[in-house]
Amino acid sequence: MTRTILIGAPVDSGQRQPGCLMGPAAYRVAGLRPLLEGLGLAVADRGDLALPQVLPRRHCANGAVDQLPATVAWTGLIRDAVRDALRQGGIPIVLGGDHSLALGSVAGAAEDAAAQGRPLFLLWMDAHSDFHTPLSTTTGNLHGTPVAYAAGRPGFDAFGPFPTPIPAERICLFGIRSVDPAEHRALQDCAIGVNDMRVLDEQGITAPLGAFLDRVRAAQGKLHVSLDVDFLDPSIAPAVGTTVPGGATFREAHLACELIHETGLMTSLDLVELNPFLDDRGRTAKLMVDLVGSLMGRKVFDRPTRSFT
Ligand code: 4U7
Ligand code: MN
Ligand code: MN
Ligand code: MN
Repeated sequence: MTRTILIGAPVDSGQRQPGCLMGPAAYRVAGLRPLLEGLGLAVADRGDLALPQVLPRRHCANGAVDQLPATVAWTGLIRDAVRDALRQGGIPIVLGGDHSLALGSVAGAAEDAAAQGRPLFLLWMDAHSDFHTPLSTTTGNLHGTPVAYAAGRPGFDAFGPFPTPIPAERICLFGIRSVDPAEHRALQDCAIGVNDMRVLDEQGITAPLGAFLDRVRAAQGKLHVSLDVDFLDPSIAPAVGTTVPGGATFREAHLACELIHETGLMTSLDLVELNPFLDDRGRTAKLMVDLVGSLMGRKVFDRPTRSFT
């Protein structure tokens, strides 16, 4: 029986708009647990992680960087919680919290994959590329940095080295439409797959996503999926601090989640950037829970597991 392990991560230190710390509660209120149980999955809810009262001092050469000590502390807590959940044979679902939590969750998935001798792949569903380093960020908001950390870019000294950096060819950005100049230059110099909205407009969801998932399967890889609320169009998902127009529609998002489920490849998941304070009668929280339903196997009509090639 597939076991999901819910890890509440009320992280609010990666950006400056308060509210993401209410995310884990909103997912629970929106019915995440009964949804998963209704799909026949076992669910263990580990409750919410919490920061210690006293945080170690941390320094960064870029004075713009905001709340570094808190984000470093969260990173360690979340890394260990995700690694332990995977070690126990569950699928961790990290309930965010802003996207800086992925500094920890992807590190935990990487530690587990290395221990099992399997390659880790990263699917980043987001409006943004989150490829800044603490040295290149101009806003100082560390939620814009986790892909760079996972890829092993320099500048993350305060966090300690990323366990086993993920080779660029195993990282897929999906749905992006906001890339800062420094991120753009760095992405052009590496082999990270950039499926921006232009690609999805022209090719749809199935071909580009399927090509990536086929590579995960061929390598017998593990797959971490990081789902940022702003992947979705703000007209259907208003509860996020960094809205960008032109995002995925309701059906595009569900189709992506259904395809991921049908491959059976996803081994860990983040739900990030939900800010319930900005929501409209819980609709964004409910939509995110609904998408988890598609990721975990809810479907209108049963089809066999598929391959894209
Ligand atoms: B999110 C931004 F400048 N690039 O660095 C930055 F546009 O986790 C946004 O994807 C980062 O929501 C967004 O602050 C981070 C900005
Ligand atoms: Mn993000
Ligand atoms: Mn984003
Ligand atoms: Mn954001």
